Amino acid sequence: MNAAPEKTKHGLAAGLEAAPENPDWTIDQGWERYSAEEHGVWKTLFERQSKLLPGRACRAFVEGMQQLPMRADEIPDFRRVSDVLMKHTGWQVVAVPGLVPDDVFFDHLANRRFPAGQFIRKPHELDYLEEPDVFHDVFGHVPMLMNPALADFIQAYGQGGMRAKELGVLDKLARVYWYTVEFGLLQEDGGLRIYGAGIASSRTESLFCLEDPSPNRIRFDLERVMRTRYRIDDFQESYFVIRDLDELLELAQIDFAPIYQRVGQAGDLQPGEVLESDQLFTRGSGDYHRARRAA
Ligand code: HBI
Ligand code: FE
Repeated sequence: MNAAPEKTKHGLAAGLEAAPENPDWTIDQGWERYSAEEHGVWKTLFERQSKLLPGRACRAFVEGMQQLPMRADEIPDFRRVSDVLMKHTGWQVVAVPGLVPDDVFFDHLANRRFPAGQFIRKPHELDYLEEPDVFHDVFGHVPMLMNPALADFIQAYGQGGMRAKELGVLDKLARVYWYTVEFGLLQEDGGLRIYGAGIASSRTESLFCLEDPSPNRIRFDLERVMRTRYRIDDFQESYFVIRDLDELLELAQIDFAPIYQRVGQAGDLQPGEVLESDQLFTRGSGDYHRARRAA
């Protein structure tokens, strides 16, 4: 099998600079054109995470995964994944070259289409990459899209995204997505579990977020989270914990407009900052990021 011609044109480096053929930035997944090596990268990642996630990922993630046509042997076919997803929560997965502009991203989510990176990381990039690839997007996000609460919440994020951009407060809304959909933890069976896709698709962060003494684990509070900056290049210094996935549904009902105003006046918080008013599950030692800064 040859690499798809789209690969070079919409590859990792091309990203946002490449002009899209379709205004919605979708491309053909070209499933038949993935190489054996590309399926092999999927398999390595899939097997690693499947060993790690039982007992660490929340039940909704594990159950969603079990019901989807996803297995270790091959990169999933978006058509087959979408068939199952559509029956459960009315979502579809569409292929995109990588990051897409905010307005395009929001429009897809508002219409219950999840844009997933078509490409897969290279064998030397297993633990870190800058753009969302098929492993992050499909292994990390799609099992949670089988859950009705999370599915509605992401749609509401898409709907709120354009509004937030017009109001000049997209950075505040994006923090809510970041600390829930991407890096969220929840309470389950007397402990903490992963539901965020950025964690579930990362071997090192799956361990760090639950087991390392360094990060703070803080009860989720909407205004607090909207004020909190985040890191895109390393583990989070703070994780925010929701009670259960239904809490996201409650969030989706709230009118954010007056909250944006209050949050703007209150000012930003640094990623590792802890407040008097925080409800802490763990007060982190901060050792990990302190060592990184010293290096
Ligand atoms: N595009 N493919 C893709 N995936 C994302 O998660 C994504 C994006 N474009 C914009 C974006 N995220 C964020 O900057 C917004 O959530 C604010
Ligand atoms: Fe993501």
